Amino acid sequence: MDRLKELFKIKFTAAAEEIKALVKEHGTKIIDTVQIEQVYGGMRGIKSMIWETSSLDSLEGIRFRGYSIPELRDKLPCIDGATEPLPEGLFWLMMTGEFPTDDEVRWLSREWMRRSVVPDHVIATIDSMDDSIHPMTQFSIAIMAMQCESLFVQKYSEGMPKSQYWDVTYEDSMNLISKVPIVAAYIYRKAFCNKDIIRPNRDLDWSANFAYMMGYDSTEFKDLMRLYLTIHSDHEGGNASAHTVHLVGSTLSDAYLSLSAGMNALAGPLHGLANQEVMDWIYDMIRDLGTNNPSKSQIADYVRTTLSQGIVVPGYGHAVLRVADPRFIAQMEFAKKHCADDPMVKIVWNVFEVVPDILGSLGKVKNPWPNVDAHSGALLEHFGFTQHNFYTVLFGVSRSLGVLAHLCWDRALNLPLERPKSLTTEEIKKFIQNSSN
Ligand code: CMX
Repeated sequence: MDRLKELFKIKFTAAAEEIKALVKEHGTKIIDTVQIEQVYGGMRGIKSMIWETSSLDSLEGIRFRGYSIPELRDKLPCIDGATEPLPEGLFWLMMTGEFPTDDEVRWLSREWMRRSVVPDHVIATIDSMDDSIHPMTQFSIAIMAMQCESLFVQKYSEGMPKSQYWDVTYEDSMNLISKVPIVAAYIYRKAFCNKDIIRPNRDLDWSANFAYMMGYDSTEFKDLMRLYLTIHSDHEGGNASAHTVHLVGSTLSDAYLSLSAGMNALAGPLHGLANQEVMDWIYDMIRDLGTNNPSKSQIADYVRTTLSQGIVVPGYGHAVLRVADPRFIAQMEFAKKHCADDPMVKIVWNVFEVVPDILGSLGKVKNPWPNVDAHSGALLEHFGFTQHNFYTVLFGVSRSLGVLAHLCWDRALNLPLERPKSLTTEEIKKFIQNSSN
């Protein structure tokens, strides 16, 4: 058994005992009450699932196993010339709650490289898809096509006992994480680079190799990928992509089916597709205003026009956060260091200066501040990565780390089939009537 798997087993065995005792002693205590507006309002704020790898505070932002993004950038191993931490380290932290050593991070890079063989039929499946099919759709289909490799499915059909679910889910997750960058890079090169495929470079870490396979070989871009793939990985369990993986996984669908489902959730414009929408919106603004260098007052007018058309301002707002997203700030800091004079970066910063006041003045937007998607496209464009409809695939590659780490925990803790209770409006009306009598 490898060291990560062994450590994960030690951690979840102890956690499972602790949870069992906690539920036995305190299981009937009321932790929250649900309001009718929450029932109608997309279940906002209802505490109803366990997510061990990260937690989200509306004012502080995301914490991974208790550590904020600035703390992670300080504490996670940043090795072999990288100036940003490797997401391998974050995956280890999410799995075990412990920071890995530099050597453990190197081991994980090598381990994922070792497992990263994509079956021929998956490549043929991607080849068969027309380039007009959105890259996120191709990505999701490619993940589904790999499902025939699931060890969980194989062992389940052989009568595997529940106690072994975690083991094969770990193997499936490690295999999948190793392959998603290969598949994503293949889709990218096929769609945008005349199918001029770049083979993996076995000496590189997970992010650097992904950048390399897409055709971006500069030291700075590799660091951008390390940062990007770290900060997009996990955002507690309630967001649509994480929750989807958790929900689908709760039926004992394997890691492949669960991840593919999560990618379909990520592909929505209110979620991960917002990173594509942000850049498309900025380009529409540039075109409509007839200038590459819009002033703040021109941007403000354009924002008001967008809102008057009943369209949301992409990259702004959040279902939980009530401050500027720390993932936005981390990208802003990267931009200040590497490309402060970039014209697109400057537009993003000017948008940041005008949008919150305008959204705030509407009186209904709960969070007028930028989210993670407001900045990522400008950074990618700075390095010549201009294909906006691929941006959500990058988000998806990163998100695979968090959701698959948690799927391992789901199986290890033997979490049950998820099945919340729905109500009809008739039932709600009866409840209101009875409670007012
Ligand atoms: N522009 C215009 N209106 C917005 C808005 C924005 N950026 N953000 C919220 N609103 C509106 C909502 O549409 C809603 O309007 P109605 O009452 O008329 O339906 C109202 O403000 C209240 O919404 P909220 O409670 O503040 O926000 P929600 O929790 O319902 O939605 C989110 C959150 C992210 C979907 C929303 O802020 C939004 O649509 N943002 C733009 C899309 C975006 O950037 N999504 C990416 C989020 C991060 C990610 O998942 O990647």
